[in-house]
Amino acid sequence: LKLQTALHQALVNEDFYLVYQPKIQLTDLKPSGFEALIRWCDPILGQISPAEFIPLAEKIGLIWDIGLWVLKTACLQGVKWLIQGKTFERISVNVASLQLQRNDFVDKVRSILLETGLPAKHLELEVTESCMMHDPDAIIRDLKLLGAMGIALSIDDFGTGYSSLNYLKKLPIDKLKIDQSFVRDIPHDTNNTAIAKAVIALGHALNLQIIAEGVETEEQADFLRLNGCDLAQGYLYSKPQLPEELNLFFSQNP
Ligand code: G
Ligand code: G
Ligand code: MN
Ligand code: NA
Repeated sequence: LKLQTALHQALVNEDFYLVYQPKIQLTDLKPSGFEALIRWCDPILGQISPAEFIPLAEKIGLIWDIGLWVLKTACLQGVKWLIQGKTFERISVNVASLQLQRNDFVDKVRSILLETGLPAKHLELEVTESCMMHDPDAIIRDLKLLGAMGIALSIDDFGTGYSSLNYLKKLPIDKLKIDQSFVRDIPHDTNNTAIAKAVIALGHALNLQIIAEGVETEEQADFLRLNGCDLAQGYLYSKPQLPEELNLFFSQNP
């Protein structure tokens, strides 16, 4: 209950901030974009992990407002970078399934793009497979609308949730993110190695780009590159960092 009260306060007091983790093209090691990740530093409780407070926010209905704050803040950061001459392909923002279930989500995204001035071609949304658990037809319709605006869509944590290959075929998405649980210990863990290869093959057969997350070693990166994985994200390249710490990771630095 204490955490719940603090979470409400955090939104009012703006105790949230975003960190950004670079995504790297495996073929040439050029930077591609950033994933925005929320952080919360409570004045009394200290740093609290999103793994803890995002599920709570979903439970108590705060995820909608927090999600809009994240989207708006990431878009404003993107515009700031562009104005500074720091170019990047896209900023990706995580979207909780509960956000997508609201029928005003697409309108909200559109108005945040307008309000902040970020061109849609610089935005990507990361959704999870679980978004398909309620009213998949409505979700597919909304994802198509977002895609038509020029926003890229990726499936986050691919393979850990409610996957149905039937939905994968229908979803208007651009990328699959191989969950970090499958990247761990490749190429030594034979099961994960097989899964990673299979996801890359499946994704490419469906014309999707593949990004691996949680890449921590050169060995993992080499394996992924050799097997055709397009992009990688992980501590090998960079931790999620504050905007001003990311100068190495723009396609073009001023
Ligand atoms: O950044 P970190 O590894 O601590 O994130 C832990 C979890 O919180 C991950 O599952 C991540 O997807 C989730 N998360 C981080 N930022 C956001 C956000 O802005 N929105 C949502 N919905 N989830 C987030
Ligand atoms: O669920 P999602 O994929 O959005 O969450 C990404 C989470 O993974 C973030 O909390 C981020 O801090 C964390 N992360 C990013 N890179 C690495 C990595 O190389 N190793 C580990 N263990 N975690 C990572
Ligand atoms: Mn993500
Ligand atoms: Na993940």
